[in-house]
Amino acid sequence: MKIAVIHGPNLRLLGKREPEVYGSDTLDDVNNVLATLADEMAAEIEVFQSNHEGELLDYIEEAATRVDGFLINPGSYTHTSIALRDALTGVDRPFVECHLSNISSRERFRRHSYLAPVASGVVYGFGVHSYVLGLRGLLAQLES
Ligand code: CA2
Repeated sequence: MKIAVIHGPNLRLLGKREPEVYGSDTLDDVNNVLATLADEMAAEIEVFQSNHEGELLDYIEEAATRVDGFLINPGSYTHTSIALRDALTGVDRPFVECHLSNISSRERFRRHSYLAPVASGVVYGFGVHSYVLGLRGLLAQLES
């Protein structure tokens, strides 16, 4: 199984700013944890981060030709992007949405996700473990 891990806008700041909200692990730490887990589960990941909505759309369309599913933290596009939802529903691949923080316990605008209704699953509030749980869930679903 090959999974594309997508990090949305500003997530490259992880571990460098707002550690009280997002923790102290960097994006490289997250990617390393996921690569190790994928290896243990006889799977493979490729990683993409962008601050640009259009680049995320182009990547999803292109990566869908070579991956079995997507694990995505869409960042703030979660709450704004119908285009991202359309890109993910437009490719015939399952995706799991994950978030570091508990988006239900923060500002009201973070409670709504355009992606969640069409996701295979959503994990949030567990810091880096949200990605880990999301990858496990996605692989389990693909293998069943
Ligand atoms: O909790 C999450 O994972 C979020 O997707 C993070 C987004 C936020 O807009 C979502 O509502 C929830 C923000 C990503 C910005 O990443 C930063 C990381 C460290 C420091 C500053 C920003």
